[in-house]
Amino acid sequence: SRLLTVAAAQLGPIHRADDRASVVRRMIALMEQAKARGADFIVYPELALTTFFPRWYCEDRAEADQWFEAAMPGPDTQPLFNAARRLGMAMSFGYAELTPEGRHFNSSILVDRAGSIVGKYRKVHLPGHAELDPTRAHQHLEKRYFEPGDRGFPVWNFEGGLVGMAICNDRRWPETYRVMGLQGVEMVVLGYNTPTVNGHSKTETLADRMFHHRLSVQAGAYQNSTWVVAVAKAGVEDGYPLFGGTLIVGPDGKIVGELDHDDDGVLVHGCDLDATRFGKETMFNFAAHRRVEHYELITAR
Ligand code: CDT
Repeated sequence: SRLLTVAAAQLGPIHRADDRASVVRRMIALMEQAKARGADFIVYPELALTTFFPRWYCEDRAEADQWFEAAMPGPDTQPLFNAARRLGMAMSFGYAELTPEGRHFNSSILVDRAGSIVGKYRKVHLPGHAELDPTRAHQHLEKRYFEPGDRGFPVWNFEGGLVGMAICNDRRWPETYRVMGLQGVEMVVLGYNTPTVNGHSKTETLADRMFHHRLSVQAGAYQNSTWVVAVAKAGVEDGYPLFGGTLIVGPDGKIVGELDHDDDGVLVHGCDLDATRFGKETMFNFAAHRRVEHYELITAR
């Protein structure tokens, strides 16, 4: 068996006034807990360094650059990389990326135990809207502040396995997992910031939203016979509630562990990457069973 012991490191709320340095201290504390519990690889949420800022409308988009990282690592994140190297811990986390060309992405990275960035993913499925929408209980301005990712869904040789990344809304789309599944992915890591309420629905409950979260992640894992590690930023950020539900799902689609609170905390599980073989060689042996001649519409529109 090829064991990768992973820690899903949920973050509780980050308020607008919280600075990066304080968040990085919380992340390092979680990394130390993860290490003490035997983890080799720690996964943090989407936009882990700041509040979920697409809640906030900036008429001048440049004002939102305060929430973006122009360098990775930068002065505030260097201590996190130092801790990872000191503890020999691989990691993945999400952040708002400002490129040297002035482009904006909702990104995540894979960092190896030596502290080198070996992979970068840029969120493809951006939910929400680009202009202020007074009909909403809360704004979700991802389409204002980010461009869609331009790198697809690669997978990397990482920690002895094939690892890919996704970010939040991506987890609801079967194509996300299938594109990585076609590259043989063995573990998908993803972070999310998901509001507890759907501002457009009068009937959807929190239980419904948790059901859709689990359904999406479990289906993606099962149908591609891969581990999926899904990590929340949770709790109430400046009055805006985000749900928890950090979980790890096995390649048979079953949940192997789940957090039941909305605070900082780690969920640790030893994932056998060889457990992905059974599904990949039987029900989801893509080479034997897929019928691509019938799938054209999926990419044609
Ligand atoms: N961050 C993120 O992608 N959140 C979405 C909620 C979108 S509601 C406009 C999600 O799918 O969880």
